[in-house]
Amino acid sequence: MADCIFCKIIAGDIPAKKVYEDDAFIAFHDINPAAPTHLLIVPKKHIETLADCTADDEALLGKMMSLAPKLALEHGARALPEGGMRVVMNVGPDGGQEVYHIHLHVLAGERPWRGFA
Ligand code: D5M
Repeated sequence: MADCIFCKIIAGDIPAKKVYEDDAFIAFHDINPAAPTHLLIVPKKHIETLADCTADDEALLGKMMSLAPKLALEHGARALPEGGMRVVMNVGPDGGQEVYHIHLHVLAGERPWRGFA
């Protein structure tokens, strides 16, 4: 999508602090971190919101979730039982979504941190 900032990051047209990439996903540090570790896991397929996903996207969504703890632990999250993480997807205006290309926020690190408004 020409106007999508995350599609531009996927294409390499704008820089990001990338931590992971495979055929279907890219993950990078959030530009405005709300926790000591704040990663975004982004499918390369342009889907505007979670509400636009279909049954065809179920495997993609499952993979996105399973990447979250793996990448969090590789990038600063403390292991359970002391540590853990928050995994969030904002959906639409009432969900506070700003970038209309689905992405999972992964927040971690020793508290206190501000998390999400
Ligand atoms: O969250 C969108 C998130 O995307 C927000 O936390 C900032 C982040 N963002 C926006 N542009 C960039 C770039 N260029 N690099 C890294 N992170 C970025 P939402 O769930 O849509 O509200």
